[in-house]
Amino acid sequence: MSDIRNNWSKEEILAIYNKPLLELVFEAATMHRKYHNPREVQVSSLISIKTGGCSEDCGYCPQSAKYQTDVKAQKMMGVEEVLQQAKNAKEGGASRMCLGAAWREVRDNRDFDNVLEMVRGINEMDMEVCCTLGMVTEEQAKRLADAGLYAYNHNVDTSEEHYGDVISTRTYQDRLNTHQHVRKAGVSLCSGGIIGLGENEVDRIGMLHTLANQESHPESVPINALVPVAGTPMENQEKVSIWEMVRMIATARLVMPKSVVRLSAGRLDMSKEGQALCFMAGAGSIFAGDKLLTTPNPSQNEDMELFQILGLNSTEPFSKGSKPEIKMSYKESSKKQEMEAKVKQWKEEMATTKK
Ligand code: SAM
Ligand code: DTB
Ligand code: SF4
Repeated sequence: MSDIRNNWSKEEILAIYNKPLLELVFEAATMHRKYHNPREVQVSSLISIKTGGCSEDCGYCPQSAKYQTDVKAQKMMGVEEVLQQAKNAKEGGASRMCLGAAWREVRDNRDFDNVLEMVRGINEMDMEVCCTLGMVTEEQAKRLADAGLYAYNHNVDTSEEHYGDVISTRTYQDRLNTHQHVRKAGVSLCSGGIIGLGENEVDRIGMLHTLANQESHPESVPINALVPVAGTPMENQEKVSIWEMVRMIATARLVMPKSVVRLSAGRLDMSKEGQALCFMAGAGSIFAGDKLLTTPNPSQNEDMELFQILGLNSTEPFSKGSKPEIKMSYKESSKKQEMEAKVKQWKEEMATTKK
């Protein structure tokens, strides 16, 4: 049977997840070596370009305006400041820059025009640019692609069954629709989820089942451990154990062999040994920098030390796909088409009046 499948049953995935741990890690490590360089880990850096004040009610999120947390709503960052941070991240070894906004969805306004400028600028620095801005339409995804976007992050977060216990302001299907729009624009898809949201084992399998049975697997699959934040409905959730994280990463690795599985939020609570086991189990990427979007993350020095101990190197940009060409923005190109059509019509009209 081929390694790359999209007809997984939940029973098959559950059986993988529940294998004896060391056997599971061994199988995942073997699969990892077949499709990836085990000495390389992709380093992504995150910038929260618009923090807080979000209209959604995602139960884990400190940026929702519905919960009283320490995160205060801020105005959107300027293009120059974002580009400067991207430059610093590149100098620190990051190959991908992920821009996050506390939005339900993208709106066609000045803020979006500024995001397009940020995307263009980071692409020109020869970095992979990823955005996570909430839901996008096909046209918005196309405009991002034309500005040089490499990837779009939009997580399913959990299983379809558990989803309603975590978020009520948009549906699971809304999320899958955004995936379609991203795909149609030819942008690489980054989608995964969170463990520790009060879900059971079957929900974890359900989440992987959704991702692994997509027509094409997401190219990146972030696995986040909940960072419980005071003031959110999830503040008292029990911390996820490292063994559960290893199982999730190994299972994701085995059911989506070509995808880059990202050991995402929650690393601050993990030992170096625990993280090493996650890399062994097939994690091929991390978020680096002392802050995720609003919560703390291990420092650059700690990560450098970890890479040194384990003999890992950070992946070069565009090692899994070519650099997107910057095109005229979708609006501009559709305007150009309109203009060309008009000119053609005028020419035809002039030709008929001459006759
Ligand atoms: N607002 C956009 C959206 O929700 O699509 C983009 C930003 S949102 C913060 C990106 C992802 O971060 C969420 O889908 C969720 O998976 C993850 N996330 C948010 N808060 C988290 C937390 N406290 N612990 C772990 N992951 C979290
Ligand atoms: C993802 O899956 N994890 C990142 C990224 N995509 C955008 C975000 C983690 C956020 C953790 C909570 C915070 O720092 O606000
Ligand atoms: Fe808003 Fe995204 Fe946080 Fe949900 S996860 S509340 S959409 S910022």
